[in-house]
Amino acid sequence: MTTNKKLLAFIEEYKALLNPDKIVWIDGSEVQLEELRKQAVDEKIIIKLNEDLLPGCYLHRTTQNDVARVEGRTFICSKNKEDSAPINNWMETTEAFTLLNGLFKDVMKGRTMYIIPYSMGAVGSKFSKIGIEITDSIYVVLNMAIMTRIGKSVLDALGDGDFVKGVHSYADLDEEKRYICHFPEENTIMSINSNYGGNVLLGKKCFALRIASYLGKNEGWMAEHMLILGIENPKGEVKYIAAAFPSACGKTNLAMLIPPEIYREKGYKVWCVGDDIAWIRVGEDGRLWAVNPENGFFGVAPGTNLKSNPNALLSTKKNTIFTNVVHNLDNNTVWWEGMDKNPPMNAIDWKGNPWNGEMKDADGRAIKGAHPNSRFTAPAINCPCISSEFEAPNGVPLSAIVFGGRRAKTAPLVYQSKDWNNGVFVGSIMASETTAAAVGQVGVVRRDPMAMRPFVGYNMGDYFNHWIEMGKKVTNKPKIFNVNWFRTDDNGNFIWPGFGDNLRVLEWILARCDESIDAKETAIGFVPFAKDINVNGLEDVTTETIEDLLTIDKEMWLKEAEGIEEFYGELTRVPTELYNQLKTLKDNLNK
Ligand code: GTP
Ligand code: SPV
Ligand code: MN
Repeated sequence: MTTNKKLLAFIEEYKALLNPDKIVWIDGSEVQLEELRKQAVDEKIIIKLNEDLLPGCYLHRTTQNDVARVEGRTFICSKNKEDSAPINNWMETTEAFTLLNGLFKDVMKGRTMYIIPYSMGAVGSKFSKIGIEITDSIYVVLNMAIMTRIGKSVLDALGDGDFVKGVHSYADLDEEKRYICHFPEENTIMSINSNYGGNVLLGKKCFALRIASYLGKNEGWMAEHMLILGIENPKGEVKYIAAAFPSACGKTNLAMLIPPEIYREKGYKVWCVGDDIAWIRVGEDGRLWAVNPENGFFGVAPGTNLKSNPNALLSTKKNTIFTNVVHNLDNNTVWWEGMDKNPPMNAIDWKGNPWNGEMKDADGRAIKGAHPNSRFTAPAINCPCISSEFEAPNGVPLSAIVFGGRRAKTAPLVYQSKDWNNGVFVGSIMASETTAAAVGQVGVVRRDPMAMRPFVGYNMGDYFNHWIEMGKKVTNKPKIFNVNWFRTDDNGNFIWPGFGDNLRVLEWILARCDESIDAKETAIGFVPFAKDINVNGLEDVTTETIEDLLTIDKEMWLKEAEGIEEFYGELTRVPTELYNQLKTLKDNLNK
């Protein structure tokens, strides 16, 4: 398959360590993939779903201890501690290799070692990067085949070039021995004892964010946890926005939104370029250009329905792998909470137990059939609103960068930063309630700068500094905003309708980018005049509601400023520019 000496040496090295019975190179052909699907069905790794209703679709259930990313067991390894720590878990490079080589020894005995050549970005594009993932998991192979471009064409594009080394084994799925280790200085990822999503599809968070953010810092570009969408106005002009929200905070939903009826009637359209990751470079025109390096969506299933996100739902109607959702035995399809109001009555839950939609716990609450972090892996080309620029080698030019978190109070519906450095500050102070996308307590507010807390492959202060440095190179800067779709009323209900109606806020954002609309200056930045958020066609939202969503509570923000200072204090190498921004914020609040 290849004559790349470094690649052959890498394979030999790990063949000796892992000791597999058999080696299979993934060539990317449909014939080979179909054989692997059949084998996986025979081995009960996946279940073939109803071919008429869900052609080419499969269901997979993970073990119960392996349902999300494990941040506590995810490490950035480097020679010097401070180059990775303090936000990341750190391990010294040699120590980590010793530990992992011990765990990986002979781990593939009796198993097949699959070698997946994959490209992040269109094959052969000068901005794309290539990885090789060694794995013993067919589930990983089949998911990587959807999420990335794989196979022989990737090896051809690689030639004698360099690649990111990835080694994965599900081993015994022992959570005590689960490690997701990154070696940015060695271009290497090692993952063991998991078989779930972000822990094992090494092209995604491990490479496209953690390793790539490190490469980007050294090479002068950025790898960000951002969706990319295009908004086409009635004149047919398309403007692009990239938005960073933490895991399970609405990227997939925003990336594919369906405009509200009053916008559709006028001719507005939304095009999805990416739903999770953006690689961003400075173009020759001095603007920022963004590429989605992925080839599919690994989306949150619960809550996805024909009303909230029809484009996502339609993306899952063929050639999709579902993980940890409900198996409807009546018609051999899938279901999850929030899909519709007709849960199946004869089904198997994500744990593999008999389940029906009427089951209640001791407190009378419905027992969930799908795991809250259950997911679909769907090809991007399935998406009805996939952008014509999805494969564009240079990506799309950004008019705006949007940050956002899940905050019940404090953060207003939207505000605009004053300039680039202030925008970097706004990103750096992001906070959000934790979700089921990572193992741990859900609903706790934590700082999640740029939605990258779990994904920066080096020191967080250095990462902030990289943002500031990038600003100096971008002569034609996108404007930077912050949004919050998740403010709640006193009963805990979301005030803002969200989903498709978020376009109403994006419209204001684009108007600000054009400088075609005024805004109100506040201590934290520019907020809209309530009348400038279009509420036509909304039932329960009036201009007063918007007024309420835009309030900036001084006391809360003074507390927030304290929280920010505390957070900065936990970091090292925070640029002075950001401390200056914090001082300005406090001064503004105390005015
Ligand atoms: P990752 O794939 O983990 O990175 O998540 P994501 O950021 O793509 O989040 P996703 O779009 O899958 O949404 C996660 C959850 O947030 C789902 O349960 C959605 O229903 C919910 N959600 C998304 N957008 C909105 C919104 O505008 N308002 C409200 N209230 N909920 C939303
Ligand atoms: C996230 O958690 O941000 C995801 C899912 O997109 S995972 O691939 O598991 O990281
Ligand atoms: Mn994500």
